[in-house]
Amino acid sequence: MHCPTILFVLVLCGFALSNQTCPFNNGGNSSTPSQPDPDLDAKRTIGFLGTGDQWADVEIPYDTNDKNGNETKLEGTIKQLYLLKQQNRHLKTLLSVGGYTFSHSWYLILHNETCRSTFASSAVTLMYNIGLDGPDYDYESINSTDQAAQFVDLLNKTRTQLNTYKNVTFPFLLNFDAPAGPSRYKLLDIKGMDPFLDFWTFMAFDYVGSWTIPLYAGHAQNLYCSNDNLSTPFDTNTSIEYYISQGIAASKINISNPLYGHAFQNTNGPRTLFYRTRNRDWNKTGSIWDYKHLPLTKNTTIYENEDLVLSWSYDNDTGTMISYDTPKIARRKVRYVMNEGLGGAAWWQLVGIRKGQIV
Ligand SMILES: *[C@@H]1O[C@H](CO)[C@@H](O)[C@H](O)[C@H]1NC(C)=O
Ligand SMILES: *[C@@H]1O[C@H](CO)[C@@H](O)[C@H](O)[C@H]1NC(C)=O
Ligand SMILES: *[C@@H]1O[C@H](CO)[C@@H](O)[C@H](O)[C@H]1NC(C)=O
Ligand SMILES: *[C@@H]1O[C@H](CO)[C@@H](O)[C@H](O)[C@H]1NC(C)=O
Ligand SMILES: *[C@@H]1O[C@H](CO)[C@@H](O)[C@H](O)[C@H]1NC(C)=O
Ligand SMILES: *[C@@H]1O[C@H](CO)[C@@H](O)[C@H](O)[C@H]1NC(C)=O
Ligand SMILES: *[C@@H]1O[C@H](CO)[C@@H](O)[C@H](O)[C@H]1NC(C)=O
Ligand SMILES: *[C@@H]1O[C@H](CO)[C@@H](O)[C@H](O)[C@H]1NC(C)=O
Ligand SMILES: *[C@@H]1O[C@H](CO)[C@@H](O)[C@H](O)[C@H]1NC(C)=O
Ligand SMILES: *[C@@H]1O[C@H](CO)[C@@H](O)[C@H](O)[C@H]1NC(C)=O
Ligand SMILES: CC(=O)N[C@H]1CO[C@H](CO)[C@@H](O)[C@@H]1O
Ligand SMILES: CC(=O)N[C@H]1CO[C@H](CO)[C@@H](O)[C@@H]1O
Repeated sequence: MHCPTILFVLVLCGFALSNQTCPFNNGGNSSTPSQPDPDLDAKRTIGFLGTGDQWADVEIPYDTNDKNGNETKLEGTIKQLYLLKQQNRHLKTLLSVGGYTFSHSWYLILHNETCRSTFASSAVTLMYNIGLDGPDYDYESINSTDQAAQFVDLLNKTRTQLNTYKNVTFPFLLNFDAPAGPSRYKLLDIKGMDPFLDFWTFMAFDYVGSWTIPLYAGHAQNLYCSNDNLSTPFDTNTSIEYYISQGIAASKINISNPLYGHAFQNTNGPRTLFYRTRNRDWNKTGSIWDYKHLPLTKNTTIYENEDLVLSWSYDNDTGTMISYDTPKIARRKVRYVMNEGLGGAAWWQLVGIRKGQIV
């Protein structure tokens, strides 16, 4: 058996810094937001992505093309990141590996010890060779306690590899993208993982979407828990409190937020049935609209619930509900991060906003 090499590479930049923005998105086109809103002066992360089929290959082409269909070389972007880091000495960049689509590759890597070792050393070598600050693992589907133990071992091996770089002045960072579903996070060996991690990035989005069964329109990123489990089956606060209850320092937890909305069509709004549609910005999954396209029509009414900290739009002409964060709701989430003493917040992803638009 060969260790799988299919990997999804996502570089996160801007962690652990204030008032910094990163001029990248996943379309290969730059976009630099203007000065941040002082109310949102929390730590920021802005990401972009590409794919790789050869782990050791630095010249990984992006899987997303620009408007002319041109491919952008990762090398070019990495170079730009490097230049940006020279100007902003606090900027940290991470090499992210994984993602929902690649869950099966994770399974193959994790269940074989040789593969775990190879993986840890190749991830760290690549990260070092392209001048980034550390690896970031995104595996959202740990499905057994055996696999949870294997994951701890992978983090251990990765940290050991990172520690071999004694010549590096600033310590490397190791991040884990933490799942939001209780059925997933309750399987994690959180206490076992924590000593090897610098921070945890909690994915506070996609709670419901076009895949939801039964087909009730609902809220995909509400902060607090409501009694209505038809429209709000999950919430951020309950999950964050769970991670903290396992002994993780609040300051090591970041919250990742969406710059997009989930649409439910042919519905009367939250708690009511909807029918699936194929209209969307993103091709692969669900009915997803970038923030910059919202609200979709002038006749849309926007609702904000400040108790549960959620917002959505509803267009009565087309019967479309979209669950997304308005600026007011995003600010409330930043306040939550500050009040709870969490590490910071991230927004996924920069391509979702217009040039100059404040997140
Ligand atoms: C683990 O992977 C290595 C390298 O591909 C292979 O030689 C070995 O047979 C595998 N072990 C098991 C138990 O599958
Ligand atoms: C990048 O975006 C700017 C502003 O939207 C646009 O003028 C420019 O043509 C784009 N560049 C490419 C290569 O698409
Ligand atoms: C961030 O920017 C705001 C407004 O420009 C400023 O008040 C604040 O001091 C800045 N914070 C840091 C850490 O530079
Ligand atoms: C976990 O997922 C893998 C494939 O991704 C599967 O082979 C395995 O049986 C699953 N284990 C459990 C306990 O569901
Ligand atoms: C990490 O791995 C080393 C070497 O295999 C082992 O001695 C140590 O016990 C591991 N640490 C944890 C916390 O599992
Ligand atoms: C730093 O250490 C690593 C691992 O030991 C080594 O591969 C690399 O060449 C060293 N870099 C420098 C600049 O000495
Ligand atoms: C919603 O809550 C009701 C009452 O507590 C419970 O009976 C039902 O199973 C829950 N439904 C879901 C999908 O969790
Ligand atoms: C946040 O979650 C904790 C733990 O579940 C709970 O005790 C607390 O009441 C929640 N806060 C709100 C405002 O719902
Ligand atoms: C907006 O809604 C009103 C009342 O439902 C309707 O008369 C009007 O045609 C709608 N406008 C558009 C642009 O859809
Ligand atoms: C949508 O429009 C219909 C007819 O005008 C009205 O009865 C209904 O209350 C409206 N629904 C919402 C959610 O505004
Ligand atoms: C910026 C860039 O490389 N643009 C190229 C994109 O592809 C078209 C068609 O192949 C070329 O004409 C452009 O020069
Ligand atoms: C295969 C496919 O559906 N491609 C579509 C992805 O989305 C873009 C932008 O909406 C379309 O132009 C493509 O046709």
